[in-house]
Parts: sequence; C-alpha cells; structure tokens
Amino acid sequence: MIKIIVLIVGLALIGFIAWWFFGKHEAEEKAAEVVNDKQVVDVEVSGGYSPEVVVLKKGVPAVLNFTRKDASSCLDRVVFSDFGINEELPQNEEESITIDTSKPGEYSWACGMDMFHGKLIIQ
Ligand SMILES: [Cu+2]
Repeated sequence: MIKIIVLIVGLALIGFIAWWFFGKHEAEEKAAEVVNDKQVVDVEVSGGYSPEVVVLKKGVPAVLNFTRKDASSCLDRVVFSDFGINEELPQNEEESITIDTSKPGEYSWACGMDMFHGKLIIQ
C-alpha cells in the first residue's frame, strides 16, 4: 500500500516539475488595436509583465498603460533604454508611457534592475 502512495506522490511531483519547467512558457503576446489613429495597450505589472510582448503598428502614436500591482520595489521602475525612458510606476496607479513608433524593430524593456523583461515589436 505504502509503495503505491509513494509511486502516486512521485508521479504527481514529476508531473508538477514538468509543468513548472515546460508548461506555459511561451511569452504572452498582444497586438495593439488602433482606435482613433491611436494604439493603446494595458500592461499589468505583477511578478513580471503581462503581456510580456507587445506588438505595435509602425507610425501610429502608441501609449502603454502600465499598472503595477506588485508591491516589490523591484518592479517600481520601467526602463525603455532604446527610447531613453526611465519611468516610476506608482503601485496601483496607471502610468502612461508614450512610445515613438517611427522606427520598426524589436526593443526590450526592463525593470529598474534589469531583472524582468518585456519586448516591444514595432512593425
Ligand atoms: Cu527589478
């Protein structure tokens, strides 16, 4: 009997580890919708960025609305080094960041310590 329990617990553990490492690890991607010649994407900041990848249309004025739900100071700034943006994110407040979409490409953003990352794709 005990062997069966050990076996079941072992299999459950293996399943959990496999899920932890291999499950849901594709970055969450979101394409901006253009409304009134403007594109707006909401990004939730909580243990990382959601969505983690934001796709913007080239040449359309863009705003990313970051809302930090996370209490940790790690995520209290957001840095877009390619755009010279280093903005504070007050907790539970929406912080709008305007992105220059004139040049297509892939740009990353990060927390103030460069630990969490997100990606911006302008196309
Ligand atoms: Cu950090």
